[in-house]
Amino acid sequence: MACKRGALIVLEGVDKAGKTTQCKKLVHALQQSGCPAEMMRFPERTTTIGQLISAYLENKSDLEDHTVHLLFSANRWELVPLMKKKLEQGTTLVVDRYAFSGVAFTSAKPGFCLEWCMKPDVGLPKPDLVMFLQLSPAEAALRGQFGEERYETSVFQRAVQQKFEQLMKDPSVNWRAIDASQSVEDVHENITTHSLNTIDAAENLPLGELCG
Ligand code: 2DT
Repeated sequence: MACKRGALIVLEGVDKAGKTTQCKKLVHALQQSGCPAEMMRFPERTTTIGQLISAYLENKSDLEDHTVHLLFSANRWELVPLMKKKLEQGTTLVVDRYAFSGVAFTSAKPGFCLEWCMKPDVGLPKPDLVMFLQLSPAEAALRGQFGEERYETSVFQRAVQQKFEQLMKDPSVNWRAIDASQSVEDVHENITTHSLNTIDAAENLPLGELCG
C-alpha cells in the first residue's frame, strides 16, 4: 500500500512573532506523537543561491530589488524536488517562511505590486496550512530591539505586516491567524491542534500548487 503523504505546514509572521521557536517546538511535538516531521526554512542559506541571499541580508552585498526577489524564489524552487520526495515518503514539513514572505517583503518596497511579486512562485507546492503569527508592532517592540539585518526596522516591518494582511484575504490559501501575544506554550498548543487536523486531512488530498 502506498504510504500516506505528509502535510506541508508553513509558519509566517513579522519579526519577533516567534516563528522559529514555534517551528522547532511543533516538529518536536509531532515527532513525539509518532508523526514523521522535519523543519525547513526559507531562505535556506546553505545553497549557492542561499549564500548570495545571506550576504545581501547581512548587508555584505547589494543586489537590485527584482533580482533578489527572483533569487529568493529560485531558492524555494531548488528545494522543491527534496520537499516533494519527503512529503511523498510521509514526512510532514514544517517550514519557517515561504513564498508569502517573499511577496510581503518585496511588495513592501516602492514600485512593486503583489501580482508581479507572486508570479515566480506560481506552481510551487501549495501549503496545506499557513499559520500567520499575529503580533502588533507595539508588542513586537516589547520583545526587544530588531537585529542588524536588512529589513529589520519597525517602519519596514509595519509595511510588511500590511502586505501580509492583504495576502491573508486570498481564499485559495488555507490561512489561520494565530495570536502570537499569548505565552509560548499557549501558542504552541494552538499551532499543534491546527497542524494535527491538517495532517489528518492532507493524507487523503493531492498536494496542490500555488496559483497567481
Ligand atoms: P530570517 O532568516 O530571520 O527569517 O530572515 N525574506 C524571506 C524575503 O525578503 N523574501 C523571501 O522570499 C523570504 C523567504 C524576510 C530572512 C529575511 O528575508 C526576508 C526576512
